[in-house]
Amino acid sequence: MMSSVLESSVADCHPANAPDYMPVAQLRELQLQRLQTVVARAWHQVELFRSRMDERGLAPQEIRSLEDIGKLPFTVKSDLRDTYPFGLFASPMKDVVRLHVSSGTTGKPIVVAYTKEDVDVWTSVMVRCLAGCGLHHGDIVQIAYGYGLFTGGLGAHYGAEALGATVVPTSGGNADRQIMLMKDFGVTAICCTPTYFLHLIDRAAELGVELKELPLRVGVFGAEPWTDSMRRHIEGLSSIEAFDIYGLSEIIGPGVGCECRRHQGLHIFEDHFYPEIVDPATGEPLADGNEGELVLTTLSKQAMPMVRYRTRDITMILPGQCECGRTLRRIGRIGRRSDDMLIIRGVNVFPSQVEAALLEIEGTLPHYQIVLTREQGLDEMEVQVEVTPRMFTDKIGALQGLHDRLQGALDHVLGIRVRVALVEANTIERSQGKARRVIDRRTS
Ligand code: DLL
Repeated sequence: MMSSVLESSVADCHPANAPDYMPVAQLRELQLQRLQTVVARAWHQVELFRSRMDERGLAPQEIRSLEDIGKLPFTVKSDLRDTYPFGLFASPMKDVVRLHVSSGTTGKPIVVAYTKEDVDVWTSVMVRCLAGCGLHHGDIVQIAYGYGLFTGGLGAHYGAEALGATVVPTSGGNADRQIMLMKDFGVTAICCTPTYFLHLIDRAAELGVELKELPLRVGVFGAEPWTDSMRRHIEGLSSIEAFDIYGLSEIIGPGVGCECRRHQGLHIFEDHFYPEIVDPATGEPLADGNEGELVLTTLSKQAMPMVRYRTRDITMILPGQCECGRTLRRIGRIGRRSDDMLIIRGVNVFPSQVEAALLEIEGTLPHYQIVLTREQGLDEMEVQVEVTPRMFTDKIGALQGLHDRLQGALDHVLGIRVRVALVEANTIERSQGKARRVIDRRTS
């Protein structure tokens, strides 16, 4: 059996990973050249983009350096909705080989398009993600991200196949069958949302399947925020090394960025996606190391180029280079979005603050839900938290003690009084994909 150090260096030497190590000057030159091409393409082919450039009196030839990217107009999610379904396409439909749809919470869904070359780029970045997580030819990879209009399943699928792995395309749902196949096929890696994997951990325990005894050694988790405490929880209950993978439909799907084996931030595949961090309120660029909104520009997308897309995801570009030797810049883990902020009695609350507080307290499980109601005109927030079965069989005093500790921790981080409800294991609905953390029962 290969040692993990050797395994890591073999993965890092995977031919697909070569662009990860490109000298910085060469990478910047490539980025500029691609930026100029993508801006020209969007200007020629996309009405909305051309009119915004024209309003600013800006011509594509005026993008002469990477810093000039700041002159370009932003693109926002409502632009995709307003031009639904095909208004931002830069390729004729005959060249579009794939459409995906992301539904979001309100209004029309957004549609994204790919040419054959776009699918190839997507596959190549996914190969680089998976190879960077230590996967290679011979691995058996279970893809439990949803297949279909969601980009997770097919994105991971193409990447894993191109890497030379054996793919088990289970898609989401049917936990018992997922666990049976994982065990019977000797699956070595799984790609799914972190909350779905938590669900699989619980279900495996109920079925008497000891995950630690299976060959499963890598988990590639993303599509929703998760924390280092959740990583420790997952790694403690299985024998996997858990990696964070990031992406969004508007840019390509999964594969915009991914952790390497150092687990110190997510490398952005900068030869295809150009990252900036801006102040979410003013749109002004922020220097590395400052937290703000991630803005991404696609550098090679044909069917639907995105220029300065406001992701709403809050993170920072981490200063310095990763010890792994990749020259690709890294972003910090995404804990929250600028638009998932709840305002409760005038106080700003992020679900990620609740999660961070809960995970620090022993006796709770990482399953929780925030329920918002309005009572006599006032917003009320209840945090429902599952507790370990042992807590429920223990003396009532223990439960009260846990309740008080949680109440104290939440009061402290949130700065407002919320209700805490301890519930038995398995009472909060399990996610088949992205977890639904907030149930808003307020009527306006
Ligand atoms: O979730 C693509 C994806 C699939 C990424 C599988 C990773 C793995 P959308 O449905 O368009 O696409 O949702 C994109 O999900 O803007 C973030 O807010 C959130 N998100 C994605 N990955 C992460 C992550 C896919 N690793 C939105 N951490 C993004 C935190 C994430 N949030």
